[in-house]
Amino acid sequence: MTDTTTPRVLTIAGSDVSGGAGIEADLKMIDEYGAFGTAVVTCVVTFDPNDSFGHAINFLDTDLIVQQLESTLAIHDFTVLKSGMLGSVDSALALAARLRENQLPYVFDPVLVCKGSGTMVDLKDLFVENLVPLATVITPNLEEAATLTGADPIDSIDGMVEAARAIRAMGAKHVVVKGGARLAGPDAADVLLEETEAGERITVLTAPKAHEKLVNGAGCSFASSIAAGLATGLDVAEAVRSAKARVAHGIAASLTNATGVDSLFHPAARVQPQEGLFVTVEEYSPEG
Ligand code: PXL
Repeated sequence: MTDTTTPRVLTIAGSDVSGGAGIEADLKMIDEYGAFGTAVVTCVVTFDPNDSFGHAINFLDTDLIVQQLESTLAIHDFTVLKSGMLGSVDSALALAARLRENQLPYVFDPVLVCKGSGTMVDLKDLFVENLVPLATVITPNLEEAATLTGADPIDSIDGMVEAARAIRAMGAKHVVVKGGARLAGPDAADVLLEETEAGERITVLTAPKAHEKLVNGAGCSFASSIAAGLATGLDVAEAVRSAKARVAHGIAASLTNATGVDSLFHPAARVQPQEGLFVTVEEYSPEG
């Protein structure tokens, strides 16, 4: 018999062969929520063992990306779509066209830079014009939020709130600006701006920083957890909180590897949770 109730999540993202980020992260997180996941691969990120494990991003031909998108959308009725690193202008436009057609909830991780590689700022205008307005939830980090809004570097909660409002004004429904470990202080803090009937609700989510090591995969795992949370019936606030908790546990249990940047451990919240690790959610009130 055909199953019609299991939520199905599609991730459109790069493959990270080190296993912490990209579709590797997304599919593992989608599994954690009991949803069914599949992926459209846009690029393959490799690391050169003979050159200090420097990144190389190998993009797939646009035709092949679009062919994957067309086939998987024809095969499944998806509950939620998520995108991460997009291969090219044309594949991003193909995704935007399909999103406009099918109106599916869409979690947009506006990846403009991959740690250690070049900046893909040429996608910025395309993102703002074509994908930001389609996002149910958009999850920029500090650099992405500054690039999308043209703001100065962001280094405070107030600055994150300002950027979140500006991104919402571009058409995204709900916005999470991720301070994560990049914001100074003992806590990893993120700002959630939700659209409500009354207008907006802004909350600040914090969790203690687990350690000072660099960890690969937090952004991808966060966005795909939100997508899977929404697909399995959580509301936006619950999905974001749950995603943050899973990422925090995944960072606390990160795996050391030869690249020098740890790999996030996706099932950690389930299989080796860190005692005393909780996410705090507070209503935002301006500083100073
Ligand atoms: O975090 C950005 C990112 C996105 N997608 C892939 C990546 C990375 C960074 O490593 O490898 C596939």
